[in-house]
Amino acid sequence: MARVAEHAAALDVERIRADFPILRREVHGRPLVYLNSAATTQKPRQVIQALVEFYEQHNANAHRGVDTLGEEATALFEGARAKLAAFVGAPDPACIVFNRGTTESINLVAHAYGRKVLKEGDEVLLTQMEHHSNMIPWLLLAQATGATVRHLPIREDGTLELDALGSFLTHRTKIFSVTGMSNVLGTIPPLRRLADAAHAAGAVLVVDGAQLVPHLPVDVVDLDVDFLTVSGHKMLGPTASGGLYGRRELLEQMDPFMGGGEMIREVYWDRATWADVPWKFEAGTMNIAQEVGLAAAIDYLGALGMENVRAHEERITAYAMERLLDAGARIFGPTDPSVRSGAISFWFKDIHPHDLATVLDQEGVAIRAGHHCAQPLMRVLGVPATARASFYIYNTPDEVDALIDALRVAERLFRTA
Ligand code: 7TS
Repeated sequence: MARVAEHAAALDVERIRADFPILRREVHGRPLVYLNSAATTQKPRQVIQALVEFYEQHNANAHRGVDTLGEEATALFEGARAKLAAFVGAPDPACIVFNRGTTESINLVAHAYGRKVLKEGDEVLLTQMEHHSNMIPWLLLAQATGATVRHLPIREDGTLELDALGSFLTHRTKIFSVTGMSNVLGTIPPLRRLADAAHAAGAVLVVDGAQLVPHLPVDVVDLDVDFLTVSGHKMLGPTASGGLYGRRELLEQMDPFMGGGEMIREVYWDRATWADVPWKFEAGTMNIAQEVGLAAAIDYLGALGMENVRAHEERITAYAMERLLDAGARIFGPTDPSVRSGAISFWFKDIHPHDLATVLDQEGVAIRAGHHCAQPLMRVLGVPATARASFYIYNTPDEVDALIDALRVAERLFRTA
């Protein structure tokens, strides 16, 4: 069995697993093997308990009352903001805008920054490995402004074609928006280098952090990024938690995104002025409980140490890739586990990924199959879909073995079909 198990990972995975009630359930009579954390992670009882405690003890609207509950809810919500700021190295909690996550954050930047700065002839640079949520907001922006969207190619090995950066990133580029970690290929681009190149060209760098922030230590000051998105549900937090880090001077220059209660300072019949950042971007009743739950998730990850999270994932990724290749799978993306994430896309024995995922589910193994919200990337790879296994802090080498056993079942089934 597991060669990596011998080097007992930096994380005490059995203890971690005991914190996740859902990992005790069965699927089709088999123990659940959850290998779809790139879609959303499971939640530890500490996060679930934070939600219960919020609703049982402190529930009120934030920033709306001077009553005790109102003040407690506000303090918890703003405390969560400070926690997320510290987690990504933001110099000030005011740099953190809360919202539902990456999709909403990129739409926010496209509307509130993009519409302000882009004119006809300007360019937005993306890459060929972006998720639709880092494509469609820019397409809509291009339609509205007459700007053009371009895509930095990827190489055969799933890394960015950095040699072409100079011809794609020009004085016309105003925004460069790139994933910090591909949800399909696992690729981790050199963000500091991209930030330096963007700034030299006079552009801002937006990083889609949906996959990055949950898996690696991140420091927005060291990386010198201008915007970074966070999807709380992919890092143990509740759905619809997370938000956007933005460089403060940029957030201050930007127009509001949505209008409504609490994002204003003064309102008249015919005009209004805006609240300070970050509240200028937080119209209406917010996802208060979710962000309080995210604070508990950040405490949980902080106690493990993000370096240890990364080390665990690198080990399990190395083991999974080795076993998948031995079993005859074709893996997409970089082959070196030290430069990629634990989201592993593959083809196995020409079995359609959807069929494969259905058979695996019968064996209790949850993976994702499909285009992973990256249809143009699938065309570059020359496949309609891939199967994808993705790993997190609670996954074990035994679960990799269960994946391989389930793939063998699928192979037998389709050989005789
Ligand atoms: N960007 C990347 C790189 C992602 O992986 C995802 C979600 C998003 C953006 C969107 O994030 P959201 O939190 O706003 O939904 N990715 C996936 C996935 O790979 N499978 O299911 C969701």
